[in-house]
Amino acid sequence: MQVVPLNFNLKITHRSILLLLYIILFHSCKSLYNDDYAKPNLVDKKVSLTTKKLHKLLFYSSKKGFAIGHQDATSYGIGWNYTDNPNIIRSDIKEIVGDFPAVYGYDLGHIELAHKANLDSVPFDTMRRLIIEAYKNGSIITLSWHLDNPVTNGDSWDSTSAVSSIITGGTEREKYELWVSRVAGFIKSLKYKGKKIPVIFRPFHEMNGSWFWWGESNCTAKDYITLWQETVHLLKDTHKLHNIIYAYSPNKLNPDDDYLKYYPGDEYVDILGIDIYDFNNAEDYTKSLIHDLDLVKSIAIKKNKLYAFTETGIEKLPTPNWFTEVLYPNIENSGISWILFWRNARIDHHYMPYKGHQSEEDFKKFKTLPKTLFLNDINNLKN
Ligand code: BMA
Repeated sequence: MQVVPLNFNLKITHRSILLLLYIILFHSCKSLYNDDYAKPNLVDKKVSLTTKKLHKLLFYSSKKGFAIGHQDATSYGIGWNYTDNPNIIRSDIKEIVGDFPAVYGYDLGHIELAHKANLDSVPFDTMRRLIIEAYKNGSIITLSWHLDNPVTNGDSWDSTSAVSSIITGGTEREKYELWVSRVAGFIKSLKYKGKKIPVIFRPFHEMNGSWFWWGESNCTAKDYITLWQETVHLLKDTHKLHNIIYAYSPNKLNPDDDYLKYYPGDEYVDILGIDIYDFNNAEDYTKSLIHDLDLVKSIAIKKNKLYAFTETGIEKLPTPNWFTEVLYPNIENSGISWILFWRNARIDHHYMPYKGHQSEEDFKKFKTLPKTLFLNDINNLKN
């Protein structure tokens, strides 16, 4: 019998473990990509595996249809608020069609001030709990940020010029870095089974409109781009967050608008988006849907990026059959990964039907159409 020295044995075991680990790692990396889904060039080169999987899911949702999203889906609805009964997860969508949305939008406005609740009174502790629950069930999370004006301490709609004051060298730079660190702290705290939850971050949206302080005529495109790029660097490099996919979302394009005027560059954007609302003018809305979504699609295809309908809706849903007759035919073949309907805040400010609403039946019909993907549908895509 050959006597093998103990440390030789140990070496073998060590090597075999390493080999095994390598094989596992190699296989798990390899299996993420295939002939349809090539490795994307994401903003964050150190992006986590769960975030890569989120991107892949968004790719497949765009092939199959589009994921249905709702802002503050589980935070509140018409006649209820999660905080009144935290044992039940409700959603106006679920109560109508029997399934949850596939995408949940949440807004971080006022996290920068270290407030306990966001600008729409959703406590951040509640938001965290709801995000974790949504992710656990398979949903996709997208975060917007209606942050206050750092110069005046007014709100997002205080259009006093501020962008040049918060980029490097600006008088409020230190304050802005503190604000971003609070955003980072919240995103860092979103964990499930010990891993950070992947999120789509969509800051400084609708910049081609002039209603926000980061919008058209309140800052130059050059400063906007610097702000975006520096914000990405702060989150990714300073705060070492690797669970973020970045989405750029101008508002509906006016005839002279250039979609790429504020575009921070391919190395700073993962998803191209657009926000278009129907202000009780189906003809105008339809025109924008056709033109803008088509334009975003062609730019995204050239850039090899995914694209999405990042905000939409018609307040109070006064138009009969809006979902099936105005919206669906115009987005059916658009190739968007998801569509996000705005929040159900009040009877006079809501974008989704609720039990007893006149659009309930129309929304049920919308759910049965081939391209609409709710939570169960996107969970099936993962198999
Ligand atoms: C707007 C409105 C506001 C809200 C803001 C941020 O469109 O819904 O009431 O505060 O979004 O969610």
